[in-house]
Amino acid sequence: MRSKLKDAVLYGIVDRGYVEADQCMTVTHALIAGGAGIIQLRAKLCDEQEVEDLAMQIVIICKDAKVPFIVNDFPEIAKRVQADGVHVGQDDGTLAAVRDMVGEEMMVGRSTHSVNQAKQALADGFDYIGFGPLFPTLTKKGRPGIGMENISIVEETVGSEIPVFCIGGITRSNLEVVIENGAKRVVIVSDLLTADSIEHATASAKDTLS
Ligand code: TZP
Ligand code: MG
Repeated sequence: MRSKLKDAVLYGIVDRGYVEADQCMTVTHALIAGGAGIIQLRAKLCDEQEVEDLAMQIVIICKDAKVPFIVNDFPEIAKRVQADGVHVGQDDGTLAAVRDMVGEEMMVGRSTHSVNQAKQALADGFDYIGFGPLFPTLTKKGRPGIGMENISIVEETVGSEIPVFCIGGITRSNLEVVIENGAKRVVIVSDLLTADSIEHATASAKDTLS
C-alpha cells in the first residue's frame, strides 16, 4: 500500500462532523468512485467503539477498491481493523511510540503546520505529511491559516522524499490557485462532503489535479 500512497493526489476524509454514521459507507464509495486515492476516517467527537465499528465497515470497502485506508488518531483501532495506516497530529506522540503500537508495516502520517515541522516529520521517518491548514476552516476550528507561501519549499524539500498533502480550506474553487502555488497533492474535506454529488465533486477535483 505504500506504493499506492505515492500514486494518490487526492486524499478524501470521511469526517463524522459532516457525515452521519449510517452514511459513512455510501460516502466512502462515492469518494473512491470520484477518484480519491486514499481514504481517512476522522471522528473527533465519537467514542472509540463507534470509531472502531465504522473503521471495520470502511476497511472492507477500501480493501476491495485497493485504496489505502487510514484511521485518524487511534493507532490501536487501526491495528485491530487491519487498516493500512494511522494519522497522528503534532501532540500525538513520537513516531516510535506509534510504531510500538502498530508495527513497521503500517503507514503513519503526521499533521504539520510549518516548514520546520514538515522537515522534522521527514527526518523522523513518517510516511507522508499533511501540511496546513492553508486557510482557516470550520473543519478544524480555531487554527490560523498558514497561507500558501511555503508550499513550494515544502514540496521541494520534503515532497521529493514522501508525499505532502496540502490541507485546510481547499475547495474546487481555489484548487487551481493552490496548485499554482506548488501543491501537488491535497486533502479536501468539507467542499466534497457537502457537495450535491460527492462523487462528481471528487471527480472534478481529481481532474484539476491530474
Ligand atoms: N487538518 C488541518 S486542516 C483540516 C485538518 C483535518 C481540515 C480540513 O478540512 P476542510 O473542510 O477541507 O477545510
Ligand atoms: Mg490527532
